[in-house]
Amino acid sequence: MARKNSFCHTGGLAGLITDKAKACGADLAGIVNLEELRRSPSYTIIPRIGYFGDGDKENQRTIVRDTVQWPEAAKSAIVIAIHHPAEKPELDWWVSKNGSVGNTEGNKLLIRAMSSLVEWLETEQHIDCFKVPYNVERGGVFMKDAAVLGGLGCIGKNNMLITPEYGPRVRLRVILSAEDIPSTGGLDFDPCGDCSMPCRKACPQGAFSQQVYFSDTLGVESLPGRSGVYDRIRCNLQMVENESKAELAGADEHANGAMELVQYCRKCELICPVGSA
Ligand code: B12
Ligand code: SF4
Ligand code: SF4
Repeated sequence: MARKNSFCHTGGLAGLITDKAKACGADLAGIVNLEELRRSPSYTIIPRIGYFGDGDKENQRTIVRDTVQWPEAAKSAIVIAIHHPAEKPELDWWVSKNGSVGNTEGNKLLIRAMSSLVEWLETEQHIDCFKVPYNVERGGVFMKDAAVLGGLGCIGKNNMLITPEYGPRVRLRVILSAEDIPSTGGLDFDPCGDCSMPCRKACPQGAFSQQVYFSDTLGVESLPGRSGVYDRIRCNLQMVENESKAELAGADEHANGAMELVQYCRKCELICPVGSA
């Protein structure tokens, strides 16, 4: 579908879209051009370290695969964030029922905000949108890279997106659009320089205890955890432990079986002082 809106100045369009995203319920929003996103650190290193979701967990640092292609007509990605404050832990709880995992309350907010934005983009701005899966190995987007390049924040020493407004306590969602819009990034923000790094000390699995990735083998300076110290395999051990300790949340309203709550680790996130009220 050709775009029929009246904008010829893409900076104006970017502002219009990010304002609309916030009016739809997002706390933060930005845009990244896909040409720039394709060159970002995660896309550069992933063919060398393998997708996290690749089957053979033992070889996650060595599997080599091509990165996923997006629809040819997609030119930019819109990234939105929802604040997950420490005082509302339930936004982050995963509810599973009869073995199948549902959604978090925070994800539902993200989905609602993005659906309203997409409806507006397609019906009022006549801009085609393309949904992408959450998992990157199935065609999704590395959302932290998208958020940094879209101007939402920077990658902190806890390996998470840190925003000036909410620190790392945000969750992200991305949609692709057919509009060729320049990235809205360029934020001059790095709160980690003088910080004593409580985030790294808080990790129950010691996931920041040694360097596991190196620039000379991966070809980028921006490594996981910034200096190559974030170990996704150790971190995931904690996620597996969290799943095994899922709490019974009671029977669902139709008595179709018990529901369980999974509360994944957020220690390196919640201890970060940035953006705490
Ligand atoms: C797979 C996955 C996991 C796996 C593997 C994590 C990993 N990093 O490899 C596991 C299960 C272990 C995991 C854990 C967690 N995850 Co997770 N995860 C994902 C997922 C699906 C893909 C991430 C991925 O594979 N990245 C690729 C690897 C190579 O990237 P990386 O290690 O982060 O390192 C890159 C960046 O740091 C970046 N980078 C570094 N410096 C710079 C500088 C610039 C300029 C740029 C552009 C990039 C950049 O480049 C690095 C590569 O060198 C994303 C959703 C998505 N579709 O993006 C969520 C996501 C990243 N996870 C999220 C969260 C919240 C968590 C947890 C807190 C668990 C929880 N309670 O939900 C922990 C946090 C761990 C940590 N400290 O990073 C959020 C992050 C929000 C935020 N504020 O950053 C995301 C975006 C999901 C969401 N819906 O919002 N996760
Ligand atoms: S705790 Fe300090 S070093 Fe860690 S992410 Fe936050 S600001 Fe950066
Ligand atoms: S999410 Fe938990 S296990 Fe993973 S790096 Fe952060 S503190 Fe460590």
